[in-house]
Amino acid sequence: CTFTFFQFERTFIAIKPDGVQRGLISEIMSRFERKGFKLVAVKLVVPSKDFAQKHYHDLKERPFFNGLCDFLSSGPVLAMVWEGEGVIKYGRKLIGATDPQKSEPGTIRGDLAVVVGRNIIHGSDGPETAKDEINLWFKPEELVSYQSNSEKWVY
Ligand code: RTP
Repeated sequence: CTFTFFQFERTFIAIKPDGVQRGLISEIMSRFERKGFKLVAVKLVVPSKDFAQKHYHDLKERPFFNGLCDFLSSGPVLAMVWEGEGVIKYGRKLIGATDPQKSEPGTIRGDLAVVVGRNIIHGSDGPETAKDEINLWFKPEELVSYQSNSEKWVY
């Protein structure tokens, strides 16, 4: 059987300092992995406040912007890029609603978080944001293109 290499879409996912401190890295990564999505980049970083402001630039008029940027830069963040068919939209579904009180059980925030200011994870909300966020957090050479053995059983 022939399997032609085709690159699916990619999204930027970050486990915020609360998720890292609570020991939820493997729990969260395994949900993306078991679904059938493919990890193509990962690193643990403490973003500067300036970097956090760049990441959240769309929210700069919001009252919580400063506190949010302080929080994102307060400790290690696990930055990741995941690849797969529909991963941008479905990644948001795995994550759940912004406010964990409104996230369905079964979602990451629904199962693992309680308040909006400590909602443990970030995921790009569309193709443009995904592209911008991947470019902000990763250099091109940090993204690994490879064919995983399981792919022909996922697609
Ligand atoms: P994210 O960007 O982190 O994936 O979250 P989101 O798209 O679900 O939500 P967004 O509206 O972009 O907000 C970004 C993050 O800001 C914090 N937030 N705090 N009322 C508040 O205090 C408030 N509202 C939002 C959350 O951490 C949210 O994830």
